[in-house]
Amino acid sequence: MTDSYNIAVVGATGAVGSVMLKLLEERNFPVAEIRAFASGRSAGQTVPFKGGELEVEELTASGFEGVQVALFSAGGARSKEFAPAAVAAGAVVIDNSSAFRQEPNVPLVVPEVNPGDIKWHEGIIANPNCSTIQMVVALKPIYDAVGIERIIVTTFQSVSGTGNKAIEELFNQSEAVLESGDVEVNVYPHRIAFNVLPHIEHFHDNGYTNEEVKMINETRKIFDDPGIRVTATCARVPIFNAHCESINIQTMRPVSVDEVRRLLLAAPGVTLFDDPAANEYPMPLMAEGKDDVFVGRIREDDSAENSLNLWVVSDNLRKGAATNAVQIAELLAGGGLLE
Ligand code: 25A
Ligand code: L14
Repeated sequence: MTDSYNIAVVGATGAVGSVMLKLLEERNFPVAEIRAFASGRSAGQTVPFKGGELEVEELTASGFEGVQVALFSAGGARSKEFAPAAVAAGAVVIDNSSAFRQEPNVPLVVPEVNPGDIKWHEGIIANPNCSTIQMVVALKPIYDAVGIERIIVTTFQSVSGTGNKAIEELFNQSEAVLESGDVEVNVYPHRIAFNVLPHIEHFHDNGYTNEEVKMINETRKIFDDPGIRVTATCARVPIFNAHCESINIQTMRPVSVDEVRRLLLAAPGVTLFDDPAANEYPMPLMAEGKDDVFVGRIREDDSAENSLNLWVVSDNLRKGAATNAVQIAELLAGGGLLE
C-alpha cells in the first residue's frame, strides 16, 4: 500500500473542478502526482496548485494511466464517455455528475451519512446532487434518533451550480440592470438578476423538474429507505454561491426542538447557528467558503403531528460538490481501498 496517490481532476478549469484542486491542497490530501484535465479549449492553460501551476491537458480516454483516483466534474456526457476508461486504467472514479447516481452497482455517498457504502463500489462512486447532500447531512442525526416519515423541501439555489458561465451571467446581467443597459439572457430561460426562477434543469411529464426528482430519488438511495416520502420544489435565486433550503419534516416518533438542537450540536459536518433573538440564522454570505452545513430556524410545526421546520444553508461548490468528493477520496485512502 502506498501512502500518497496519483490523482486526476477532470473539469479542472470549471467552477467545481477548481474548488476540488483547492480542497486537495487545503486538506493536505496525500498527492503523489496530479493531472488537470479539461476540454481542448483549455488545454495548455494552467491552474494553480500548491503554490505552483499545473498545465491543463485535453481529456482523452488514454490519459488515465497510473491514476488511482479520478475526480470528475465536467458534466454527465463527459462522465459517461470517459469514466469507463479511467476505471479500466485502474482508477477509482468519484463522479460529481448525475450520470451514474441511480446505477445499482454505484454507491451514492455522503461521508457523514453512509460512509460504509464506499466498500461495494465497482470502480465508480457517485457524488450526490448539491441540494441533496446538505439536506441529508442536516437530517441524518434526526433520522437515526427518531425516524423520518416525510420531507417537504423548498430550495433557494445559487447560480454557481450551473458553472462559470452562469456566474458570469448573473454578474453581467446585474451590472446591465443597474446601468440601465441591455440585459442578455443566455444560460437560463429567463433573466436571473433580480428575479427568481422556479425551474432547475428540465421538466418531467409529472410537472417536477429534474433537480426535484433527483432530490427525491437520491435521498431514498442515500438513506437506503425507498419508502421515505419526499417532495421538493427547487428555485434558482440571484445569489452567486451557497444554497438555502426550507425543510419540513414529519418524524416517526415525537422529538422536541431542544432534542433536535442537541443532536445537531453533536453531528459531524453540521454547525448549529440558531439564535433568532440575536438575528443569528444561516445565510449564504456566512456559509460561503466553509465546508459545514449550517442549520437554524428550528421550530415546531403545529399544523401536523411530529413535525418540525429547519433552515439549512451550505456552500454548494464545497460540501455540495468538491468537499464531499475529496472526503470520499479520504475515506478510500484511509480505508486502504486504493491500489
Ligand atoms: O452535462 P453538461 O450539459 O455538459 O453540463 C456540464 C455543466 O455543468 C456544470 C459544469 O460547469 C458544466 O458547465 N457541472 C458539472 N458538474 C456539476 C455539478 N456536479 C456541474 N455543476 C454543478 N454540480 P463547470 O464550469 O463547473 O465545469 C465545466 C468543466 O467541464 C469541462 N469540460 C467541458 N466540456 C469538456 C470538459 N472537459 C473535458 N472535455 C470536454 N468535452 C470544462 O472545461 C470545465 O472545466 P472547459 O475547458 O470546457 O472550459 C473551461 C473554460 O472555458 C469556458 N467555456 C465553457 N464553455 C465554453 C467556453 N468557452 C467557449 N465556448 C464554450 N462553449 C468556461 O468559461 C470555462 O472557464
Ligand atoms: O449535480 O445548479 O445534479 O444547475 C445539476 C444542476 C448540480 C447543480 C447536479 C445547477 C446538479 C446544477
